[in-house]
Amino acid sequence: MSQMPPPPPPPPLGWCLLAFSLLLGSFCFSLESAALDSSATDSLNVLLIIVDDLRPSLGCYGDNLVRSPNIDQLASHSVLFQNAFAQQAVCAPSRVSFLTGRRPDTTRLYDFNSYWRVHSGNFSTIPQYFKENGYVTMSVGKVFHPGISSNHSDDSPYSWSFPPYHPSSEKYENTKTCRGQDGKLHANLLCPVDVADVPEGTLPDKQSTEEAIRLLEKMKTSASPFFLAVGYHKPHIPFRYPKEFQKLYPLENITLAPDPQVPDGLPPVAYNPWMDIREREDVQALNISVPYGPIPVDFQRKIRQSYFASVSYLDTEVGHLLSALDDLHLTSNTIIAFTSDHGWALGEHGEWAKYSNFDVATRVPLMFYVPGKTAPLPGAGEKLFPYQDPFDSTSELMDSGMSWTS
Ligand SMILES: [Ca+2]
Repeated sequence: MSQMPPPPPPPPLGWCLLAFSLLLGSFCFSLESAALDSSATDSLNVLLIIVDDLRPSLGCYGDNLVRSPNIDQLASHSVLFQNAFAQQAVCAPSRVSFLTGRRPDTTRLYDFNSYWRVHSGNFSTIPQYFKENGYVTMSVGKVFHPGISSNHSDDSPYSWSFPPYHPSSEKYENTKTCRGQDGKLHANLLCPVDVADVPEGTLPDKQSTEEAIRLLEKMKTSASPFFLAVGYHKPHIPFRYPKEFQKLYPLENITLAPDPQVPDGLPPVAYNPWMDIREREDVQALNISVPYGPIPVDFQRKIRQSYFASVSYLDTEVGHLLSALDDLHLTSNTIIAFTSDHGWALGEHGEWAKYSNFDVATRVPLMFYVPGKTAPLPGAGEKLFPYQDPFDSTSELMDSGMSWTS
């Protein structure tokens, strides 16, 4: 008697961000079907928030140190994925992958140097699909990776109804705007700033929030539903953030990575020597050996402090954006998707970078809020996303919402 074959293995964990595309696609399909039954104005809007280099160092993922009350609040009203992984821990291949719903071995983009429509296939993107189905599609900040990987146009005009917005202060990110201990300005990795003191008196993510809110106000009275993608830059290096956020993380509270050693027998191909942080003036001054380092312990604490402070700064920008969505009474008819393009190693395995295949570099936060599905519709005058102040130590921890571990 022949035996039944064993059941197929579960899908690999890296499958999850492709599921992201499929989920948004299925929402879109449902919306399209709904639109056939009623007027287009009944279709749900979509707000897609993409963060740059954010690993799940967030309260809603069980991190007890990081203060992220606004993202936690979103998670409490969302389906929260516990095992979501980027297809590749590099910006452009990851973004092109989940925005087209195709793996890098299909888009044939593993770096930054080609445009999929001419290099591999004329694949549609998620925003393009919404645009072709009656949505006004808008891009703010870093959604596609800039450069040839999105044809120097963020894939316009295919993906967007009008030209994407980029914050004007982005051009200062890698310039000498960080006040060093010598009182002079440097291009540092660690860059807490007095916002009033930097060029233009603002930071890119602040400008992106302002532009996104301006677009939401404009779309509130639009006859068409909208798809708004907002791409935040922090906590991508350099850690250039308002200096007050450093106070949330006293150095004496900062622990080191639990496994800070380069693993014995690690093949060199599995390791990245974090050259992009070595280029910064404050890291150069440490004269760290290539390729393995290590970084002095006190500087390791400072890197972790600045990463977490950047996450809390990002969290306040997300808070202002979602609070505005509430104020405009758009919470009851807008799906919110939140994710990151990949993670970042904070000293684990001796790494201070993305690029590797360790889970700290590939795992990402992923959550979906769907009005009336993942949380009850807000009542009259009720706000689902009131702004949460991370400096208010009395603010209660949010419950973490529904979790999916698949
Ligand atoms: Ca990135």
